Amino acid sequence: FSETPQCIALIGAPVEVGTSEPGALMGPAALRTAGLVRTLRDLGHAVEDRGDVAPEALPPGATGLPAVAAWAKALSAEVEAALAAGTVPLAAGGDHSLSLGSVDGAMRHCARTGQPLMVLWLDAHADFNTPETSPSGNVHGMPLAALCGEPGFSGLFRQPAPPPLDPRRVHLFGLRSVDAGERALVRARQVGVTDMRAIDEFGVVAPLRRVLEQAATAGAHLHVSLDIDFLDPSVAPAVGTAVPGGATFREAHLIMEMLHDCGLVRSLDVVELNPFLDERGRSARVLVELVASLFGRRILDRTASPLETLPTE
Ligand code: Z70
Ligand code: MN
Ligand code: MN
Ligand code: MN
Repeated sequence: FSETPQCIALIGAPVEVGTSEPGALMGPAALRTAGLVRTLRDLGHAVEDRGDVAPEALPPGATGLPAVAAWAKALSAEVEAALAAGTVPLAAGGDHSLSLGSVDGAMRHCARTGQPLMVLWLDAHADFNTPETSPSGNVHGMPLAALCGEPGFSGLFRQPAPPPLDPRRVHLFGLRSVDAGERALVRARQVGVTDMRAIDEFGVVAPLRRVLEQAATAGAHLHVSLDIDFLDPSVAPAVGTAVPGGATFREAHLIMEMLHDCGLVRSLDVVELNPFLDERGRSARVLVELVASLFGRRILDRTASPLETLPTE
């Protein structure tokens, strides 16, 4: 598997209606400028840049759930089609509300193939608010709750909708900012969690191995959703609200290498890059580096499995 070239479909989703901080709509352009397509091609992959999705019938000035729904439906169709064609969809955002579309597309694909879907959510936040619990009303803090079938979201998905995502097949990784209402929901729904406390105690390897073992055992389609604020803001400053205490570049890099080596990642989101707040393209370049590692860039050839405890060399 590892060294097999893949077909990657880059799908831009310049959505920022899920946030109150403007700028994320420039994310796809910044990732392209930082060399995303060229970098993946240099690794030997076939990359088709499908341009940016366009939401259908989005009234100008539309906000909140109706606006997010228009983007999500368009992106869902693109992602589902990319998966059906045997390509790996890479959704470039855009704020995290776009995952309503990308994960919905993956859910539909998996409903058809019978493969279980698992979601690895690399993020400072749980994104498990509902319109009831949300302190901000920003939809980018809600996508997982909607995908997992919590009430309060109607009209978000194409109809007929697949059964909701099983929250026990969602794993939050890097969590360090949770609102009271979503904390209760995350617990009640038994969402998997590796918070920063766990990472400080055990590092990223042991907790991630557990998640990947679960995915491998289930024969899962693994969807990875990378929110830039998973990283410490000193590594990636292009974020609206900086949450200190995030992952280092080396931790994130190792996670990407392990994700590549596990061979289970079938779809990917890269979200919440706000180029307006970046420092000379630094955050965009960091994200491109991480995506490159997820798609097989390595320092030297290495044959050890990510599930082995000790290196064999
Ligand atoms: C908070 C909310 C959020 C960023 C996600 C924050 C959500 N939990 N913020 N990503 N940057 O408003 O729901
Ligand atoms: Mn498939
Ligand atoms: Mn997020
Ligand atoms: Mn976040």
